[in-house]
Amino acid sequence: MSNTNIPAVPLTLEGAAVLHQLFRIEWSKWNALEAGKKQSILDEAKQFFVRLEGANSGLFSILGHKGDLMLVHFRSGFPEISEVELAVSKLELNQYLVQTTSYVSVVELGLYESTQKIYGALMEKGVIPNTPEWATGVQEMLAHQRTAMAPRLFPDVPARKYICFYPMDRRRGEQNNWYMESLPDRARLMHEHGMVGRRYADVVKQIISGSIGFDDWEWGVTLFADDPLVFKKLIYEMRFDEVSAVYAEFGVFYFGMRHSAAELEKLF
Ligand code: 76R
Repeated sequence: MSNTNIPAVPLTLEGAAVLHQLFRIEWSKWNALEAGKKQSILDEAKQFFVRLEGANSGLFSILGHKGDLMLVHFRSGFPEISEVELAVSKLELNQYLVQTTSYVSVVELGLYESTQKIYGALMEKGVIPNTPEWATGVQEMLAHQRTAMAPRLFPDVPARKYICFYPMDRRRGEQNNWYMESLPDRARLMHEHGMVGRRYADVVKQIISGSIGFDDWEWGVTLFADDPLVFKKLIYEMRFDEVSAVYAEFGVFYFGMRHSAAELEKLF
């Protein structure tokens, strides 16, 4: 069997279901409320956000006109995401918020290096791609990685002051089409990408979530750091890296700051 029959898609591990929600505060409505009413609405919201924090959601204020608040929820699955989405909708505070956008995705680890090793090992054993035997072999070889990677697959909202979130695609242009490149070429480019990223590993926590089939872009990139300049420097440096320079298309960027539920009043 020729190598061209090796599946082109890299193996991925999926973890937490993720929802990013962006809100604008309706200031004219909010400002028209009496102080006591504002307080009771905020008290209810604060209690609710404390529970959300315990369930692995983060509250952020957004800088600029794109939104005032962002909630980021990590949950074990989409039913849990749906529950929290509904609970947010039912909150009295929500009558004074407009959800301007949202993003649905699932934490994803792309296993470019392991993919080549696993596919190679199975080919050597004479297993034919895309047969049930192949699928079983892949799953067996992935099992221990899934366990080992559990903390990265189901991360806590990192306790860093700043957040940067944006969706992105890999380019599918006439000249440069990521999805037409060979797996070894993509693995090499992603390795180089990882090497750039690794130099920032101490100062930034990156969570890549896959959104093919769930939302309008292919990935969500959520970065957390205590120093906001790290976002600018990391993303700038990556633009010179081949995989970003040639194949990255970016959506809208959102930049904000973390707040504990106890600080909710400060935002109103
Ligand atoms: O997960 C890993 O650490 C393994 C290596 C790795 C993969 C597979 C990695 C490392 N990334 C991976 C996948 Mn990444 N990443 C981005 C962006 O702004 C840009 O130019 C791109 C936005 C940033 C800032 C970033 C940071 N990465 C991906 C994917 C999926 C693509 C696919 O599977 O084809 C995307 C879209 C993407 C984009 N990446 C790292 C970082 C950082 C900081 C690291 C190193 C993390 C560490 O070693 O701790």
